[in-house]
Amino acid sequence: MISSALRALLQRVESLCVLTGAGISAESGVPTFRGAEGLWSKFKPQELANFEAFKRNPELIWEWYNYRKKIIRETGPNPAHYALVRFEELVTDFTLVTQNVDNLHFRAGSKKVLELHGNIERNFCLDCRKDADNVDVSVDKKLPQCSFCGGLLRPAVVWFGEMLPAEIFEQAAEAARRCQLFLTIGTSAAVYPAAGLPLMALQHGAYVVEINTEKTDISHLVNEILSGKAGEILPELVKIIEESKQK
Ligand code: BJW
Ligand code: ZN
Repeated sequence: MISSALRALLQRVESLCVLTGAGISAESGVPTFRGAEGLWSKFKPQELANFEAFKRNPELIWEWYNYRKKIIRETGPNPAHYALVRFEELVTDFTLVTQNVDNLHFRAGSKKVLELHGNIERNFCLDCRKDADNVDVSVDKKLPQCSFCGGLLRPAVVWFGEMLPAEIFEQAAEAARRCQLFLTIGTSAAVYPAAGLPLMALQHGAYVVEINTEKTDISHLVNEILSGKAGEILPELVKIIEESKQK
């Protein structure tokens, strides 16, 4: 149920910031990390998403990423991703921040996406740090090597204990601080510093709305909860903005 306060705000919104998490891609068939259906009920996140695990067993980590890349490449964006493309077209100051590495916002057509945790389609060399994109390995093959120096490649994603790209995070934080409306979509809000963005927006006076199928760690703090699937709720929000522009 969209409140009248949110409806009125959407009709005049000029500054909107959105944070997305794995839940926005769930309707595309990409497994989330946490929860009953989460990828990590099988794979144990803490054991895989860190550099120590990669050093210990790079074959296993590469297998995990290649498995996920296959799922992502075989699917595509869903109505929630496309709704955010419309937001970018309709709202003057729009910022899309994502924790996802799945590239689906770009594939939907979003032009500017602040990727806090990197992108699964990119890799870099541990030795010379050069980029090396679109490399696949499988467990029975050798590990992917840098074509410049022969070093071991790793996925260009941010693991636990690693810094987020500072400039990108700062742009996201600025957008959270200046927006009128902040939407936190399909994220359990359990991983920091990303989960701090809606809180930052609240502190700076934004109206914060959570769109999720379940309660999260920050549900009790937000101004409004839209409970349900992102792919069903976001097109409704787009419609309200579109109708206000036609008047
Ligand atoms: C739907 C839906 C539908 C389903 N519609 N909704 C204590 C306090 C604070 C911080 C820390 C702490 N101890 C350690 C830290 C730091 C740590 C952290 O936050 N840990 C917490 C677990 C406590 N953070 C870090 O280490 C970060 N770096 C950092 O802090 O640097 C500074 C530093 C440096 C050195 C030393 C110490 C600090 C880095 C975090 C990197 C996170 N990386 C990952 C992996 C990325 C690569 C990959 O994809 O493999 O990012 S972890 C994983 O979690 C991934 C995600 O982006 C991230 C967030 O998950 P997300 O998106 O929220 O997904 P889910 O699955 O959790 O939730 C899905 C939601 O969707 C659910 O709520 C569903 O209900 C919902 N849903 N279907 C709408 N249809
Ligand atoms: Zn190299």
